[in-house]
Amino acid sequence: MYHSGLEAPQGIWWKPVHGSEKVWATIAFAWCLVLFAMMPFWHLRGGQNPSGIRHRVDPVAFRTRVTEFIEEYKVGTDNQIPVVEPPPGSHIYLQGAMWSWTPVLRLKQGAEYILHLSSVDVNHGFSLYPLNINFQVVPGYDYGLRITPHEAGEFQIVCNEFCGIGHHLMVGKVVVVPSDDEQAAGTTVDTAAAAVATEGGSR
Ligand SMILES: [Cu+2]
Repeated sequence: MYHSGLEAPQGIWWKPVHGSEKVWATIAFAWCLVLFAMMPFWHLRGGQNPSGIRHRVDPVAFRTRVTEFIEEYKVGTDNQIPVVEPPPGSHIYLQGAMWSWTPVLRLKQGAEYILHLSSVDVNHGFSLYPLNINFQVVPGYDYGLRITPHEAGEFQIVCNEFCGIGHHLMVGKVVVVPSDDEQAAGTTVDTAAAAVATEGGSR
């Protein structure tokens, strides 16, 4: 029988859903729920996406604070990038900019620091190699993290967010100086939010 859009078809004109299709729809829905649950689970369990404190910060103020930080604790240079050795327990600053991470941080094994991380131009990605720690570095926001390096050695910071022509050259460095009293393995980032507020990040 001919139907137009003006008159509804009569009776049951559709085919009922086949049993196997119902099974697949159920499996797909259950899998969606598993994937959804994995997001909060892996955030807490996985460890490579640490949650820090976010504060708004003016990129110019952040750059100024980084410059002050470098002047205060500079101990040398590495490939024209200043190397700083801040005292344990202090606030430390790392600036992402096209296309460098400044400064090189020399930290003490087993000591705690409060790391402030921001970008002064575009989005960058912080990836600590060879450890599996990743997060976005967004201009205008100070990413505060309470960190305790447990393993001595040199670690590379790789930018994992494409940020222009020099992106592949954007490699920074963290040097962890061994302390004789601690022999723990692996560097961890405390996933608890850093308790110390940064007063707008421009402290
Ligand atoms: Cu980058």
